[in-house]
Amino acid sequence: MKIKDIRVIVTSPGQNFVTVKIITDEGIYGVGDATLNGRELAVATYLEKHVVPCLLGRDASRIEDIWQYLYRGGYWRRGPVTMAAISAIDMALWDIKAKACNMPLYQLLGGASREKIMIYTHAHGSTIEETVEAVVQKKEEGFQAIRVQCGVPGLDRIYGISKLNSGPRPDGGFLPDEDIWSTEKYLPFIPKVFERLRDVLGWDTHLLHDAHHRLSPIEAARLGKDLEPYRLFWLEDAVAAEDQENFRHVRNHTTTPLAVGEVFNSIWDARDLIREQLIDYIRTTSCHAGGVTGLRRIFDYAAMHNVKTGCHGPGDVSPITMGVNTHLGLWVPNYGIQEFADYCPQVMDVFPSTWTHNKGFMHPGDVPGHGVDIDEELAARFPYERAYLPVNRLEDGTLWHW
Ligand code: GCO
Ligand code: MG
Repeated sequence: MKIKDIRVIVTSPGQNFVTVKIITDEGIYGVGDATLNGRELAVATYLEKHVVPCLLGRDASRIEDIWQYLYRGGYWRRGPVTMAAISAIDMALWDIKAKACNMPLYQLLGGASREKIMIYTHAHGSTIEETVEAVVQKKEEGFQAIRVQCGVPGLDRIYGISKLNSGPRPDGGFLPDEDIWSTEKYLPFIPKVFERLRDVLGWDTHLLHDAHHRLSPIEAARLGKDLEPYRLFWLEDAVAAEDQENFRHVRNHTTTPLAVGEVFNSIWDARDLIREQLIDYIRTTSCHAGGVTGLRRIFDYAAMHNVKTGCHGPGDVSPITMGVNTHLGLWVPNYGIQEFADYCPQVMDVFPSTWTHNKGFMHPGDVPGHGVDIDEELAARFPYERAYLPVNRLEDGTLWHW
């Protein structure tokens, strides 16, 4: 089965998505997600100019060889742009292989290890009471795990929440928004949010929190300690993780479980964290960390070291990634949890999907392949809109981690 054509499709049904569609000479096709929020066209160009011409005519069944060809063969290894491109090609090739075998992807991986996968959703508010209300509502909808973010008194915006599916911005969307941040205001406040939440909810709901890389190791250690009484499921991105050593400081001081990995794109970003058990959950996701092939490698390594999975799944990765992650989650022995931010109906119309969610759990469906497609005609009606993630500054103007 030879690769006959590869299309790179950029569409913006409320959010920019980059999709790869690989078509074979036998008529079977597969799709993959190459979305890199705020840098979409870099990946699309990398694919179109450098990757697609090298793959036409190749045997579509040789997934591992193609992965190595693009990774090792490119000489310049890793990096978010390259790895998003490789991820999409890999996802599309696994889709093709599973369709050719007439199996849902999770069967090819080794079959289901569970009946369904637990997901976590988001809840936030600008005050503690608004946040409590939002969390209670998600609990009533049936979610057992909820990521909670709360506005910090003295800071304008609820941090770490990107404006998903909000369409073009009034300013034309050409420049990133600028947020203001103060760790001094955040650190003493956030434990109060969880204290109140435990009062209201009791102990049978999993609560998660995302510090979005903003703390220094010693600040993160303090936060982890202060949150211990409220038994979080995890504290996410407590520190920036370019330096994996940062996590050792945090780990040494707190029993709050730690999660990281949404910005990682290969096993090398997480090697020390996993090998030395400095984290509890690895959050790499299929469209950024090498597709099925890349994630499977990371997950197996994590399983050897008591680290569970917790894939990134915000609204700014496409439903294809959610589908692939759900297959991986149904199979992987060391499953932890999957993030689920849901999509507006327009996005789901462009990406018809067989995955379903119900009362806090997902299932990928049982059709051959990964179960997500793209409606190309509809996609063409939503052209790319330039958009960025916000940037972040301290109150004195210093550029900070967003
Ligand atoms: C999360 C994330 C997102 C990211 C976004 C960047 O945990 O879901 O932190 O909200 O900020 O995906 O594109
Ligand atoms: Mg996050």
